[in-house]
Amino acid sequence: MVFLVPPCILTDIVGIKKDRSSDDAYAEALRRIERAAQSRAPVLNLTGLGLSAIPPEIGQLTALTELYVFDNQLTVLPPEIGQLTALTTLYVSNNQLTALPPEIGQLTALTMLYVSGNQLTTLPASLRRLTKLSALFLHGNPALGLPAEVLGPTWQDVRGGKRKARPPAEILDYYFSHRQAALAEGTEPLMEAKVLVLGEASVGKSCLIAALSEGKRRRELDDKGTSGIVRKFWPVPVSGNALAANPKSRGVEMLRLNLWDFGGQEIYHSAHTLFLTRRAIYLIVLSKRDNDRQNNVDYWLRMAASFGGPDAVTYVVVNKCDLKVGHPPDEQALRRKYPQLRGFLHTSCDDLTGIAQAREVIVREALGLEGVRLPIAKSWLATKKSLEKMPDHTLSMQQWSALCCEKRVSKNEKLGNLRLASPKRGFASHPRWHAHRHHTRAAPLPRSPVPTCALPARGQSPPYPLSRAMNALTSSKSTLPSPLQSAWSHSQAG
Ligand SMILES: Nc1nc2c(ncn2[C@@H]2O[C@H](COP(=O)(O)OP(=O)(O)OP(=O)(O)O)[C@@H](O)[C@H]2O)c(=O)[nH]1
Ligand SMILES: [Mg+2]
Repeated sequence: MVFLVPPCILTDIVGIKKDRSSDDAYAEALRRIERAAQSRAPVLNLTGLGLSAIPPEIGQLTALTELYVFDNQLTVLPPEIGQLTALTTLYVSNNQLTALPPEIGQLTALTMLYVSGNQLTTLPASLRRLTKLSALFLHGNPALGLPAEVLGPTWQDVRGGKRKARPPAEILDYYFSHRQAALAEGTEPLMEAKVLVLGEASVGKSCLIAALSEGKRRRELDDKGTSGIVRKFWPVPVSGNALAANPKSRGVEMLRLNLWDFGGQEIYHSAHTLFLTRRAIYLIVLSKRDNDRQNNVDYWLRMAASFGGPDAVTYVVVNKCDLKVGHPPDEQALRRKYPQLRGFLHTSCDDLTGIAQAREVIVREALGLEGVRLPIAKSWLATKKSLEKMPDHTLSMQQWSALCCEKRVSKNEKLGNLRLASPKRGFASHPRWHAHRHHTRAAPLPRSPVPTCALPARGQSPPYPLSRAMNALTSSKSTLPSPLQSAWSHSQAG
C-alpha cells in the first residue's frame, strides 16, 4: 500500500527539521561562548554552524581578540558585540547581514573587518571611529553601490601577500561622501565599459574598431599602423540587455564603450600591460591569412587570462574572413586550452561581414559586466564626463578643483569622484604614474595628494620598462584622450 503525504505536511516536517538544526546551532554557539568565557580564550570560532543569531552572551568575552562567524545565516549582529573591546579581527563574511550595528564603532582595537558576501544596504557612521582599521572587506554587498576600484583587492588577493588592502578610510570617505551627494541629487547608472582590442601588428584591429563604431570599411581609412595606444569612444544605444533596434524608441539608454586600440608592434607590448584590467572585454584579433604562430595567438590569450583574470570576457576575432585563402584557427583546441574563452567572432572589415553580429555580442557582454550600471550621484557623473571631454592629457590641482566647483562637487567628494575615472572604467592611467612636483603645490585633496602628470616618482624603480611606456604615451599619435590619464593614483595595482 502506498501512503501519499500531503505537501503541506512535508513542508511542516522540513520546517521542524530546519528549526531544530538552527536551535542546535544556537546551543552549540552558546556552549562555545561559555567555554571561551571560562578559559578567557583569545579566539572564538563559530564558523559554518548554520547560525541565524549570535547569542547576546558573546558580550562577556571582553578578552577576545579574534572572532570568526563566517558562513552562517546571520541577518543581524547583536549590539553586545560592541562590548568586545579587545577584538582586533572580526570575520562575518558570507552571512545575510543587511546592516552592521552602530555599536561596532566601540571596537576601537579592530584592525581587520571582513564583511564580504552579505546583503548590506547601509554602513553605520560609527565605522569611521575605527581608526586602527587597516583592512575592510566589503566586496559582494552590491546594494552599498561601491565600485570595485574603491573596494580594492579582495581578501583572497590580499591573503596571498601580492596586493595590499585599500585603506579603509578611503573606502569610507567614498561611501559617505557619495551617499550624501546621491541622497541630495539622485543617481544615474554609470553605463560604461572597457573593450581592449589586442593582437599582432596588421591583423586589422584599428579597422575592426572603425567598422564596429562607425560602420567604416577598411578602404575608407588610412593604412598607417597604430603608435602606442588609441582610445576610441563608442556610444551605443541599448534597450534592456541588448543593442537597441531603434535608438529613438522609448526606454533606450546610452552605453559608453571605450575601445582601446593597442598598437600591435612588439615595442609597445610591455606598455600595454599597464592598461590591461579586469572586468573588461578582451578582443584578441587574428588575421585569417596568418597561422597561429604568426598571429601569436597563445601569447595574446595568455595575456588576457593573466591580466583579465576570471572577470574578463574574452573573444577571439578572426578578421579578414573575406580572404579566400588562410589558416583559420583550430577553435576547439583553443577552447580546450583556454576555458575562459567565450567564443569566436568572424569578421571582415572589407565587406563588413560579421560586424553586426560582433557588435551585438560585445554590447550584450558589456552590459553583463559587473558594475556597468552602478548608480552614481548625478554631479559626480557630470564631472567625470567633463573630464573625458577635456583636450589636455594632464590636469592640475587647480583645474580639478575648478571643475569640481563648477559641477558643485564638494571638497570631500572630489577624491571619490576621481576614483570613478579608473582605468577599469575606461580612462585614466596607471597608479604608478606620479605627480610632477610643479603641480603638487596645489592644495592636496583629502588624505592623499592627487598626482597630475606622467612622471615616475623619484627613486622609484617601476617593474616595467618605463621608457617604453612613456614613449607609447607621449608619442604624437597616441591619443589617450583623458586629461586624467595620469591623474589617477589609487586604482588597483598591476
Ligand atoms: N582583406 C582585408 N584586409 C583588412 C581587413 N582588416 C584590415 N585589413 C587591412 O590590414 C591592414 C592592417 O590593418 P590595421 O587595422 O591597421 O591593423 P592593426 O592591427 O591595427 O595594425 P597595428 O596598428 O600596426 O597593430 C590594412 O592594410 C587594412 O586595410 C579585412 O577584414 N580584410
Ligand atoms: Mg592599428
